[in-house]
Amino acid sequence: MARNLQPERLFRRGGSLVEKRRSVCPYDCPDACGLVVEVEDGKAVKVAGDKEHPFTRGVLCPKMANYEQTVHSPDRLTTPLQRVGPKGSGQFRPISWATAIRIIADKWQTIIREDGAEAILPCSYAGTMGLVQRNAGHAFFYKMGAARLDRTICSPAKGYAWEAIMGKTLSVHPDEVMDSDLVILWSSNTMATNIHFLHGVREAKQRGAQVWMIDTYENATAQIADKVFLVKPGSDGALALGMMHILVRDGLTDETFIAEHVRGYEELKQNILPDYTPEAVSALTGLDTAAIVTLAHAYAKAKAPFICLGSGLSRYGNGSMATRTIIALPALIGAWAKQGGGLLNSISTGSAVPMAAVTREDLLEKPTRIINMNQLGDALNQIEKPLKGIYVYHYNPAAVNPDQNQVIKGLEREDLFTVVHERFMTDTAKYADIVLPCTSSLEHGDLYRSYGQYVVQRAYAAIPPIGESKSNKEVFALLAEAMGYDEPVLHLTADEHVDLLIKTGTPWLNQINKKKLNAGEPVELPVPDNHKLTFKTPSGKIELLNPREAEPLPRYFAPYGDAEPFWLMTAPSLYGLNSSFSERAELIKRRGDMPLLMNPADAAAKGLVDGQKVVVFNGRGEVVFTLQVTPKTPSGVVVAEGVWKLNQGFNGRTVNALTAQRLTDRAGGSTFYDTKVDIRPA
Ligand SMILES: Nc1nc2c(c(=O)[nH]1)N[C@H]1C(S)=C(S)[C@@H](COP(=O)(O)OP(=O)(O)OC[C@H]3O[C@@H](n4cnc5c(=O)[nH]c(N)nc54)[C@H](O)[C@@H]3O)O[C@H]1N2
Ligand SMILES: Nc1nc2c(c(=O)[nH]1)N[C@H]1C(S)=C(S)[C@@H](COP(=O)(O)OP(=O)(O)OC[C@H]3O[C@@H](n4cnc5c(=O)[nH]c(N)nc54)[C@H](O)[C@@H]3O)O[C@H]1N2
Ligand code: SF4
Ligand SMILES: [Mo]
Repeated sequence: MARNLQPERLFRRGGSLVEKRRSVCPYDCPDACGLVVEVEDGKAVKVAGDKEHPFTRGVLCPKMANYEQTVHSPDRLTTPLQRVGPKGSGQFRPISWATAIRIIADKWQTIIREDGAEAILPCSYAGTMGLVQRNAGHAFFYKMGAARLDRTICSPAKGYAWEAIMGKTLSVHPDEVMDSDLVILWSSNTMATNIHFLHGVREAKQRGAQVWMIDTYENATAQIADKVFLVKPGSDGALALGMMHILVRDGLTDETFIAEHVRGYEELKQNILPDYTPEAVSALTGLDTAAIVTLAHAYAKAKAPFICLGSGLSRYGNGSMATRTIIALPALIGAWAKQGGGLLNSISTGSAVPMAAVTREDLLEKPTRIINMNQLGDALNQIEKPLKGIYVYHYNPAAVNPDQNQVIKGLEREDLFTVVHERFMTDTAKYADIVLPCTSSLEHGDLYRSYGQYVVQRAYAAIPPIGESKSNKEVFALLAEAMGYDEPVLHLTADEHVDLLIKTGTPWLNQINKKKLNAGEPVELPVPDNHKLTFKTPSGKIELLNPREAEPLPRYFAPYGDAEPFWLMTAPSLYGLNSSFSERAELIKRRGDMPLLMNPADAAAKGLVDGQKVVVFNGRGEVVFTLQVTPKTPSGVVVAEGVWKLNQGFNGRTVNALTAQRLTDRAGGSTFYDTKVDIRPA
């Protein structure tokens, strides 16, 4: 078993000794909760929140409250498997690790000899956010000279937009929201996706703050909002410009702040804003003019307005420009200068860790082809220089990727050699030639940082591996040996690799107490005092005008849309995390019978009733849902929360059979929400 150096707390329960070990939630969630795991006889018997974690403070979400049931689920994969039935049938026979590694290495050597290494594509995303395990394959596939995956399925358009205006400026500390008097949750289903941020929001509320939200439907977060503004999908850029129009028109801008800290205000004011009158913006967004004026006035008059910007609105054809426009807003009223004011985007703690020592791009001899993961469907089906092998780890493309029918068509190809390293028999694993069993986060070591707060934390294995499962890092060491790759980095254990990262450090990481870090305690990176007014852009100012961009100023343009009449919101579920947690029956039950939310007037117009099965369709596919008629979604918008397993779907397809491979305006991001559908009775 891997090392465990953390201070262990021991106590007796009944006849047995229980150890408490610290760990970190590994899922793709901004909170990155600190965990305390009770271990009895090598089994995790209870998982609780770590009260000493400065941001998550001992509270867990409903998904992780019983993580031990995921870890010890009877559905965990325990041995390597070889396919014996047709692809997708899920028919396999157990094989040994030695056999599995030999089959993979032999096949890869053949592909490399016959088609070149670029016929092999590593496919990974965010099943685990631990820095070493998540990126364990990078060095290996660079060494191989394989094709490269552009990992853009989440929200790169939003990150791009932040940089276009704010450069490398740090985001606001999430706890600063406590000092705000107007919190705007903009396209963020905070109640599902970022619950620990709500701690600060609730505190602000108790001190008298107003909490408003801007979304496309009344999601779970509406419960805590004082006002809900529902906009037409993909129209937020226009709303932000409309608010700016009013700020200028009504003399509500902060001219002193602008003069000192903002570049391009005059150009924006002269060239762009005049078009965005309340009437024009009302037509684009669906909000009435009074609501737009209310938003603008309240925003300008608040002492410390705080925007929390989620990722939903960035997943459209205009997503990067729309987020860029919203990120411009605080500059006009000087919100950055106010304690409790500003805008919370993703938190970029990436520079705290020497990631180049993990990813080791220097091992790539010459640039190889790059495949955008959102277009995996097309890539798997392309005829010229076809992919011959894919290695999928901590990623479930058959369920989470847009254009599911194309992805599955590609996975069905008999001439595609597919290896999947997984904890569970996922939809993707069912199409594999070889399945390898993976450890859960409690069974391997790693180093974690967060994209929603500033804590870094090291975790050691808390229990031995389940069955014969091995971590990402261990499997790549075995594969490297079989392929004859002897670079030392490929043969480090996860714990050794974390040691190296911490020892190497960065100027930022070196400011924290490494003893505590190595002991597994949560340690917060210090945020420089004046960081909100230290604009790390080429001009040192907030760049409303960015001359390096083809569109130097924020402006509005329309999303893609499709010809069908209803926008489909592919929103997150409270009881799942993308396709993860589908092994937990009680969580699946709470999600209902694969519902599609629809407004009563729309249902009536279509002659549809609550509870009936409906076919949702467009040019890409058809998916059957159970109709749930609710006023929580406005007319013209339908909502499918969460990602489901194919066999939980009524026709073997789930929501992503409807979404498209089209990309965002910048950074090649996904456009899940930029989807339109029609509906008929099943
Ligand atoms: N419980 C749970 N937590 C999660 C996840 C999960 O699946 N479940 N996923 C994790 C991951 S990978 C991520 S990236 C984050 C995402 O966390 P969020 O940023 O909160 O989630 P998004 O999917 O980006 O969508 C947020 C909201 O945007 C709304 N929206 C869609 N289109 C528009 C629009 O045009 N305008 C406006 N104003 N709103 C719009 C959606 O309806 C949704 O309510 O959450 C993480 N946490
Ligand atoms: N319809 C719809 N589609 C979506 C979204 C949505 O909200 N709606 N969200 C999108 C977003 S924002 C994202 S980020 C993507 C996320 O897509 P993915 O990154 O694929 O995330 P998950 O669905 O959680 O699947 C991760 C898989 O990794 C496995 N795993 C966990 N830990 C490990 C490990 O240590 N090693 C290995 N080898 N495997 C491991 C888990 O068992 C799980 O099957 O989905 C996108 N797709
Ligand atoms: S999924 Fe998010 S909120 Fe839930 S325990 Fe993990 S980090 Fe915390
Ligand atoms: Mo994501």
